[in-house]
Amino acid sequence: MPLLTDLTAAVAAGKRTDTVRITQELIAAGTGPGIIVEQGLVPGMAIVGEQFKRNEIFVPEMLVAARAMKEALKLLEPLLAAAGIKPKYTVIVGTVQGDLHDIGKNLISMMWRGAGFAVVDLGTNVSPEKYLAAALEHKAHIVGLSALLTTTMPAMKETVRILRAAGLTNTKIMIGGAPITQAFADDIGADGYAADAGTAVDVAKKLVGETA
Ligand code: B1M
Repeated sequence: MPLLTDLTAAVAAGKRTDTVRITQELIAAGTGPGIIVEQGLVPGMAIVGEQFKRNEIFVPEMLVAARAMKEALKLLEPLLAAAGIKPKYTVIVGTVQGDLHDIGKNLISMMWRGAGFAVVDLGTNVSPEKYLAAALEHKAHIVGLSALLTTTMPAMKETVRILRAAGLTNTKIMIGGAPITQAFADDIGADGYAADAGTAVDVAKKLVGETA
């Protein structure tokens, strides 16, 4: 029987066929789906996130690893649902109004899923009202805003204003994207900022109180 560490290594290396095969073998051997996710897949994506932060790998490698994880999750999701295992935290994510760039936002979403968050992806060109409606509907722990254009940074500011005005006390707001900085995040009153997908996982965990 393969080990959970074999699964971790397969995900980290982006080996989709091996990831799926090892997941199937672990399921057949009676390993719980929650254990497979928590102790096999998630550590693999954590390795990838760290390598990305250190510039040891780049976006394509990260996407390949995330896709391998996604394939394994397809096998595990029905088992997780049957076992009543639900992710603890929900994140709403989208690219702000006027902005159609979604590669970074998709990457962040995959990394968050890889870290065990439930992710509701609103897509691109998302209005402040749509973020707010989704945050209320899903009782979001985090609303994540992505922007790639300097011209859509005001839409980010407006979205934060509308979310704040709605008084969402248990929802943190996190922002990112190529033109975004910590100074801008502070200026518009966001709770968190991340420069890349690896850091986005650390920041999200911190915002929900999972890490110090
Ligand atoms: Co656009 N584009 N684009 N583009 N495009 C840029 C952003 C640009 C810098 C290119 C340039 O001129 N050098 C420039 C913006 C200039 C500026 O605002 N200062 C630009 C422009 C001008 C435009 C158009 C206006 C061009 C035109 O039509 N005249 C137009 C705008 C359309 C619109 O949005 N309304 C446009 C269109 C497009 C395409 C459709 C062709 C395509 C997008 C395809 C798609 O996304 N599906 C495109 C692309 C691909 C780019 C570049 C080349 C690459 C962006 C990308 O995907 N990077 C980009 C130039 C560049 O960045 N080199 C450019 C890879 C991605 C993984 O990185 O998104 O930064 P990124 O995400 C990172 C971090 O930023 C962070 O983590 C990610 C992973 O590390 N991050 C977060 C992102 N979101 C986060 C959220 C978080 C936390 C971290 O928390 C919630």
